[in-house]
Amino acid sequence: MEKLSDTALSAALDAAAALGSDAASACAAVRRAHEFCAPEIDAAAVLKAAEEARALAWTALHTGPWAAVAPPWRGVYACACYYAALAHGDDIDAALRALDLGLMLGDARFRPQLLRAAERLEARRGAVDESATAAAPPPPQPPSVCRPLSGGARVPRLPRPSLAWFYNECLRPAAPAVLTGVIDGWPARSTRPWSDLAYLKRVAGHRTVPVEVGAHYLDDAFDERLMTIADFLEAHVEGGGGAAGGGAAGGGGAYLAQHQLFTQLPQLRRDIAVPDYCSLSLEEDEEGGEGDAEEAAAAAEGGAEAEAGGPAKRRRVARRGYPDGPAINAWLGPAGTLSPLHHDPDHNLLAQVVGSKYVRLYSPEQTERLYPRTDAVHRVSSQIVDPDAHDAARFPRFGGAPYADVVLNAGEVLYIPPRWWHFVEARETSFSVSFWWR
Ligand SMILES: O=C(O)CCC(=O)C(=O)O
Repeated sequence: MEKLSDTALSAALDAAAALGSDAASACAAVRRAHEFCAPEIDAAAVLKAAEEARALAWTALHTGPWAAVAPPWRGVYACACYYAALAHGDDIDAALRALDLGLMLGDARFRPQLLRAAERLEARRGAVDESATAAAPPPPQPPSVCRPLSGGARVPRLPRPSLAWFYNECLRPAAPAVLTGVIDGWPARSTRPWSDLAYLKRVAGHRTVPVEVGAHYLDDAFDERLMTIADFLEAHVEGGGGAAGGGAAGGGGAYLAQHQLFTQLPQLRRDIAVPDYCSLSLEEDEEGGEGDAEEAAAAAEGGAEAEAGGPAKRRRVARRGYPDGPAINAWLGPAGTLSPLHHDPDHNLLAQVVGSKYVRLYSPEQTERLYPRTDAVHRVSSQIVDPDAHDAARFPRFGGAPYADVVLNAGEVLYIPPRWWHFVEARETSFSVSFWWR
């Protein structure tokens, strides 16, 4: 690992130093860490200074709501994590932990440096055996959380629809659908199977991730903890860990949820691929009119030519709001993890890699019957966490709201249109990947 450039460092620290005396002390500590790296690295001094800055920044990042934290603190935190990692030298796991924290909580502008450093450390850690475990992964068990389909409308299942078809039948009319055959070729479903928890532990077990602890994110006892993937799998996933074992439904679940794991861990990112459907957008419709939208779908269908920048319009299907492609989130947990009824603003393809999930969907037209919460932070969530366990006297309009429900099986992908309300419960150990785009 090399020192950060003087320019990068100044850009981060100059903005932070004016925030007050703690920030000035943190910036001074980062500068000391930077200086102790040359001409010879004094690892003990770098670590001491980096940890001093990290502790001050950590306190600032955890004081008050996240949105109210002055952004320059995140730059200080990223730099402090970088130097802590650098000072850890041969203690590679400790160095990676510092980098993971920097990636999760630090300023995204330092992401390239942190990721490059993590990649080098992973290489030094030595090649991992990426093949599936010699003993075949355990065969799928019957689901331990069996919420039956409850008479909602059917969600159609479409075997690998064409892009034009998806555009016309799903995206444009905002119609949910289960797409089958779309992720069969992912290594995560074949040669590097995520159903093999030993594989996940081998390639990523030592990396630190945020885990939601509690029945669900609206639960009073909800907390977020940082732990390694191996610790998470061993404590909360292996052996069922879920509803039956005090998991989400039992009030004590744990969920690695809505985390951009694949930006952090390229070794898992290569096990999946962004579905082509994510290149389609309605925003072009609004700008270019009907004809253009159809051309866009046809162009996206054009594949290689479009990719090569030919006459096709694929590039015009710009992903405004997600300039680097869709936001890809990981959702990993035991049976019983539960995402309360809520909606999101963008298109969503929820790919079910391991296990199955029960999903209930309500169209945006039903919003008034779903009793959205009124507090600013959770306005996108309903006051009704679980549609099968609501208080009919308190929420009298809810009972009549029409819905669709589906069991999303391993290997299937669910299209959830923007602002559609969804409630999701894992029926067994589950690993899903969501793609959000505009
Ligand atoms: O799988 C889940 O638990 C929730 C997924 C979800 O809410 C989403 O992808 O937007």
